[in-house]
Amino acid sequence: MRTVLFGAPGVGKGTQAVRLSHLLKVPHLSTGDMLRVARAEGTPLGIDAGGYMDQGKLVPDALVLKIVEDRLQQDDCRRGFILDGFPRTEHQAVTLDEWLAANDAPLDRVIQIVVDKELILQRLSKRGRTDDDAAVIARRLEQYDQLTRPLIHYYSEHGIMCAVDGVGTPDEVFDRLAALTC
Ligand code: B4P
Repeated sequence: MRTVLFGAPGVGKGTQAVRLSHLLKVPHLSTGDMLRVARAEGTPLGIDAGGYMDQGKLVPDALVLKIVEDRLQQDDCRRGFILDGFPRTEHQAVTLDEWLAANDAPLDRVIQIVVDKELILQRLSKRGRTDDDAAVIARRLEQYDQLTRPLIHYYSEHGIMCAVDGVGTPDEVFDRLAALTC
């Protein structure tokens, strides 16, 4: 199964993607994690990306597409995957569709996790990652509204969009996701 977990920063994509990956026995591909690893390793891509992440901006498409393309070509993705935090722009979404169409293996579903902004702010302020500072969170939410939210329309038109309520304990949200995916 090829699944995208979609939603604003802090809705629980990363939290739930790890669990779903165990349930469905497919790899969890988080672009946020990949970028943080590249940064920690001090690669040119990681250093470049880090500057954007610290400001709450999306990392340029060319950098993100490069790491995702490399990862999708690995053998463990043949049986499917859970994409977490990708795609985040229309260009990323269209490029992903082109790659998958070339292998005759299109996305099966895009699941939006829905949480209101007030709760997102509470969750992220508790997490304490370097990009969880209040001003940076505000910029990340703004970038989501401008660049990522329009993908709901894109995937709805493709007939593969659905949504789950992300309010509740991680176990409660996971049960809702599992009911949709199994
Ligand atoms: P990400 O790493 O994807 O950051 P995120 O959206 O905040 O993560 P996520 O939404 O998965 O966190 P979660 O809710 O699980 O991206 C970081 C940055 O990388 C971006 O700002 C951007 O600069 C760059 N980037 C990544 N992908 C990119 C792309 N495709 N294109 C361009 N740039 C890209 O967790 C949030 C908190 O909530 C946690 O503390 C968690 O414990 C808590 N939580 C989760 N579920 C909960 C629940 N049910 N109840 C209570 N707390 C909960």
